[in-house]
This record gives sequence, structure tokens and C-alpha cells, in this order.
Amino acid sequence: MAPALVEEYITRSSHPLSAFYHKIVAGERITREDAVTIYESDDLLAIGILADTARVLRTPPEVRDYVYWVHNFHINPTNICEAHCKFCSFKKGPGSPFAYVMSVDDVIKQVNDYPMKDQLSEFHIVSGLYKEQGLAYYRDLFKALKQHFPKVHIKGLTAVELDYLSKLEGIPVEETLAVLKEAGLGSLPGGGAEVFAERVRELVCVDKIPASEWLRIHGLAHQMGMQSNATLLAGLGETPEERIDHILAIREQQDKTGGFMTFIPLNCYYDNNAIDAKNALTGVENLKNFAISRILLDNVPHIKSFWIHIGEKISQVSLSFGVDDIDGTVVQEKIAHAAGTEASEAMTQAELVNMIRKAGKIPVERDTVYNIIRVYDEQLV
Ligand code: V47
Repeated sequence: MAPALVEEYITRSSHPLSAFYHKIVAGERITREDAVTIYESDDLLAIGILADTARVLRTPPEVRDYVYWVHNFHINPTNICEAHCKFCSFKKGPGSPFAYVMSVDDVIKQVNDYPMKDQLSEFHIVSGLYKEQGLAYYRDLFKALKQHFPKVHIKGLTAVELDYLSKLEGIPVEETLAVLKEAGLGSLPGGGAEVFAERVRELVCVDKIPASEWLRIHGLAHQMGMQSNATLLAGLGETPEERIDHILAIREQQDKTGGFMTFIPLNCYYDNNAIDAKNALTGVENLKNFAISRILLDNVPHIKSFWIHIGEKISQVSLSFGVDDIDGTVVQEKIAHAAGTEASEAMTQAELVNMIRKAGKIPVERDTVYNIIRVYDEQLV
């Protein structure tokens, strides 16, 4: 709960957000209308208090100051993609001199070349929609990764990729998931959700699966015992109400199937793509997105600020706006970097720990599904 003076500030009956503070403290669900009012407020600190109060009250007391990170490694087996998402700067056509395709051996070599490979606990694998890399490729890739690195969890393939592979093979998504689970898939990443609003999708990613299908595929994975994450890509020209509706769609799905671990608000970059940079989010909007996600998602345990997309500094500040996870070491990142993020590609363990400590929190190394690997008390660097 907020310290006394802070609580006094927001609970003054004259404060326009005080009713929402009382609702959160009483464990009542925040409605769409409430969320719109909160989002419209210019009192950023009050919004932060609401989000931090929601985080604190929904987190067991013994882990309230924990902020999580994971020792992970991103793998993007190809940048060739058949989709035409206007915000994507990573995608290349098959004839492009910058197109690449990695064989299973190439991927294994790439991981083997990473000096800290023995400390990895997660592979984050996302790729393009490319017909030469069908289900058999991903089955073989996951099997090989499990054979070489048996302890590393595979979080791989967005709902969009799973839909593509299923259509390519002419089989239901359930069957694709079953094959990949058998080969070593552990969970699904949150990508490919973009903004669920049909109005925006028609403008920026018309040939992508609709929101209902993205949600259905995550629901199927949950029912098969695999957890997953969810993202929102803001900065595509969507309204605050459309951001809120996106978050509410995740809340509704979570009420049904319960497998989302983390919600990750992302923000768009505009180099080398067809989205107008006038849609760029301000720092305040990024912080509001984190806060409103935490306030609305009373059924999702973690809110992540992916430092590569948000930038190290806003990511650190977001830890006072409802966030309790900053992703991880990453090692190599191609999607946001192709679009112009200024963040570095990798952070070392010491840098992540320092960033969390300097925000007054306790750094905790986790695995993909939030088992604790190490709590960084004062002795540990
Ligand atoms: O889905 C595409 C987005 C996402 C751009 O699940 C862009 O733990 C910014 O999903 N500017 C990929 N963003 C990243 C992602 C993710 C990252 C970290 C952790 C997890 C997780 C998931 O990047 C894509 C898309 O929404 N993206 N183009 C761009 N121009």
C-alpha cells in the first residue's frame, strides 16, 4: 500500500482519482469507463500511485519488492516473411540481398558461440512467415535445441506463426501445438498481437490474423498446459480507448483460460517502415500504458517493461508504475533495432541488477515461468 503521505494525497475527496484508489484497495474490478477517466488524467504521479497500489496489493508480501529478469537469448531463424505489416522493419522479401535463413545447425552454432550459454534459462524464438521453414523445421529445431541445451526453456512462435504453420500443413492449430510441445516447446511469446482494434489493423496489418484468432490460439495453448505472454504495440495511430480495449480483451481471455504470465506494453519505432512517426508515444504515454495495464489486469501476475523497446531509463522509472519485470539479457535483438531503437542489444547480468537496485527494488533472476533462480541480496553482483 502507498506510504501514508502519498495515500493522503490521493484519498483527498477532492482528488478526481480518489474513488479508483478506494476501488483498488477494496479489490473491486476497474471498469472500461474508470480506465478511460484514469488515462485522461494529467496527474501522472496519481496514476502511478494507483498502479503501484494495485501491484502491491496483488503481490504476496514476501516478494513485493522483487523485480524479475531472465538470462535469455533471442533467436530469429529467418527475416523472410510473407506478411505485409506496415510497422515491420525486420521483414525482407525472399529476393532481398539482406534476407537470411538459418539452418538448424546455424542456430545451434549461434548459441554455442555465446560465451555465457551455460547460464541461459530461456530461448525466445520468433521468425518470419516463410514457406521453406515449415512445421518440420521448427520441430527439428526445438528437438536439437533440447538435445544440446536440455535445461533451457523454449518460449517460441507467436500465434501468428502458429496459424501460418497450421495452414501451410493443412492441420488444426491444436495439432501444430501438440507436435511442437512434443519437440520441446514450453510456452508462447506475446508478440503478433499489435493492437486488437479492427480499425487500426485494416490500416497497418490487414493480412494478419484477427484479434479473435490470436486470443483463441493462446487459449488453446493454455488448455494444453502451456503458459504464454501478451503484448500491445502502441504508437500505430490507435486511440487511448483502443489501447484500453486491447488490455480488456486480454483480461477477458485470462478469465476464461488463465495462462497469461505477463503483459508487455511495447512502443513502435519508425525507421525503415511505413508508419508515420507523428504517432510516436511520449514518455508519459508509455508510463500510462504500464500503469493502466497493471490497474486493469487484476488477473495477470506480471507487467513487463521490455527495456529494448521502452529504453533503459523509462524502463527503470516504470518500476514505480506497476511494472515488476524488465525481460532480460536478450543478447541479440533484431526487430526493434531494425526500426531504430537506441537501446543497446544486450545487457549483462550486472547491468540489469544495477538498474533494478538503483530503482530501490530487489533484483531476482527467474526462469520463463517465474521460478526463482536467484535473489540478488546485497552481497551478490
Ligand atoms: O510482435 C514490430 C513488435 C514485437 C516494430 O513474450 C515493433 O516475453 C517496435 O513480442 N517498433 C516483438 N516494435 C517483440 C515481442 C516480445 C518482446 C519481448 C518479450 C516478449 C515476451 C515478446 O515487436 C512484435 C511487434 O509487435 N514490433 N515492429 C517496430 N517497428
